[in-house]
Amino acid sequence: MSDTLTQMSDSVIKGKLDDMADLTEDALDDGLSPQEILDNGLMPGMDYVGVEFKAGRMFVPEVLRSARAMQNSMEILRPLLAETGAKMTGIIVLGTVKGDLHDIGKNLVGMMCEGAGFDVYDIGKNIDPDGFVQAVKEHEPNILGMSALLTTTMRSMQHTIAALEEAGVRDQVKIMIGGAPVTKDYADSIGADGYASNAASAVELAKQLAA
Ligand code: B12
Repeated sequence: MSDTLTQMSDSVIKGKLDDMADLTEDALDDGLSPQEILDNGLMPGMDYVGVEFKAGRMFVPEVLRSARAMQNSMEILRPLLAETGAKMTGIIVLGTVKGDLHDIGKNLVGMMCEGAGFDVYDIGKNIDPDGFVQAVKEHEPNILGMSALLTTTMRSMQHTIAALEEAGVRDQVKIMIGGAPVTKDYADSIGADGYASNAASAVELAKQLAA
């Protein structure tokens, strides 16, 4: 692997935000394709961060910093990837459900999924069922992700699934849900396709659901 790519992985892991734009330009100047930079520079760094986070050896602020470092590079790569028609892993629409303003965990999930090569449309927080339905129609994602942090707002996930069914688009997407009060049993009970307890597991789940 080129030195620049090794440095990119290392800078993602260490969350060196200011290094990423220069390293990305260096890698492009070296003649590496945007896809090679994503696959062999950014992804190995984020994969490592995912493993460390899951094992409890890295914590939320560090992971957010790594994800931001990755995003700094993605800002340069994204238009180039789109131009070259490079294949993203899949499309994810992500939002926090109606009545719920918690978005730190959702943002983390979004950034980690983006790091894993997904095209992520984050539609924000306090999204009502119709908002999710419209976003599914507009972006035609492989996966819809819903987040809830309150026991009182969790039930909006079920209402959203019902609204997707009513709109005739439920079968077009896999649904993954998460957030502190959410469990696998709850996901099963409302007919979601998957549940993950943290951002690293959410990436693994999204890869499975998109396969
Ligand atoms: C920060 C915070 C806030 C901030 C939110 C800021 C923001 N922009 O998000 C503010 C101050 C606004 C807030 C407000 C309130 N909060 Co609050 N808040 C928290 C707090 C301290 C941290 C949440 C957090 O960000 N955790 C860090 C992230 C990284 O973890 P996470 O969200 O769990 O996300 C991870 C996983 O769950 C998973 N995940 C998350 N989403 C998704 C989605 C998918 C698809 C997947 C696969 C996985 C996944 O991956 C994430 C990353 O690993 C929690 C307590 C706690 N320790 O959890 C209380 C907490 C959630 N809040 C609580 C309450 C009660 C409130 C208020 C009602 C308080 C009030 N009386 O006003 C309001 C409600 C506002 C509203 N309508 O939403 C309660 C909820 C109780 C309950 N079970 O219902 C908690 C548990 C505190 C407590 N112990 O009482 N809160």
